[in-house]
Amino acid sequence: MTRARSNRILPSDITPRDVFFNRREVLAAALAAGAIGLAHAEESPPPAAAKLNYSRNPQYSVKDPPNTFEDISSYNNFYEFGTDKTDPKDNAQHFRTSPWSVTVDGEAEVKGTFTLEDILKPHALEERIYRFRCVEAWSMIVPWTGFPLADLVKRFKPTSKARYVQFTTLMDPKQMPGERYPILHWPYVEGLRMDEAMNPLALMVVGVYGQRLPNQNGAPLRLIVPWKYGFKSCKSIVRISFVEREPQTAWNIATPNEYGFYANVNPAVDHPRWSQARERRIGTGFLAKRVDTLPFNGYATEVAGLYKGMDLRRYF
Ligand SMILES: Nc1nc2c(c(=O)[nH]1)N[C@H]1C(S)=C(S)[C@@H](COP(=O)(O)O)O[C@H]1N2
Ligand SMILES: [Mo]
Repeated sequence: MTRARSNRILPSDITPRDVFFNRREVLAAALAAGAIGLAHAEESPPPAAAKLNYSRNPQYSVKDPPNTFEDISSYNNFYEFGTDKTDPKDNAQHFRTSPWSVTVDGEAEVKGTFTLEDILKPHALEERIYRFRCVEAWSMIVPWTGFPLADLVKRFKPTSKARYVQFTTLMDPKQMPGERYPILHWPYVEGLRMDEAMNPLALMVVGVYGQRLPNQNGAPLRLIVPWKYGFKSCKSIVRISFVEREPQTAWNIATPNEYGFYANVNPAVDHPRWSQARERRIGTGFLAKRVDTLPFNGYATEVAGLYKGMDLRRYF
């Protein structure tokens, strides 16, 4: 994503990643995490991520060859950790994702604050290889590990007033240096209409390639909505709210003429700054041909019915 125009920022507002972190903080975090070798603390790779138990779900997987773990974990949008594609990987290594809790509130019978373990306990994990399309006109094929959002929603028994669900990312400027700058209105928020949230494709994700999510991909819990542009897929979620009215979303607050609430992948409706007709598959090389973008990112059979009768130019 490019910076929101309405919050135009001076180059001096985005501090180079070297000064994002107070060196002492980085060292303290590295030591706490048990990293050895002080001199290399900042460069040390993360410990091998915990393996997850999961089964493959071919029904909900595309046949395209997945991107490499390297592609998926080193070319990221996670503005809380900086605006360059490599910033999240560079700046999120010491992000603490345990303990983690998620608050559920609003129009639901079951509410409260739950540990991540309680949130995950009843759900069997599956791997689904999804197409992932960013509004910046690049795409990847990703083997996510997760469980249907619908199954999570059902546990909280939303009331008849719950027409939308909103997701909120952690607000912690100490750990998330981007939140110290007015890049977006923090914390990052996103939302879905209830019937979108209940669609079996909408996935709560805890891993990629069968390992716990790298921090830069939104650990420990994120959303993936494969028929929508990537920005709908809220990372590092700490709150799930059931609401009556269409909730605000981070990119819509920033630049409403560029980012709507729906954000369905639509090759027929261009973003003011990027054509959405084609996309560049990350990892296929600089000279690789662009491929045509598909309506609903290739998931039209499953989701087009959700938008019957809606003008998708108006509700972009
Ligand atoms: N909290 C939060 N969630 C976010 C973002 C962000 O900046 N902050 N970026 C979004 C955008 S624009 C994209 S394309 C995807 C990128 O996910 P990935 O890095 O796992 O590919 O995350 C989305 N979720
Ligand atoms: Mo994106």
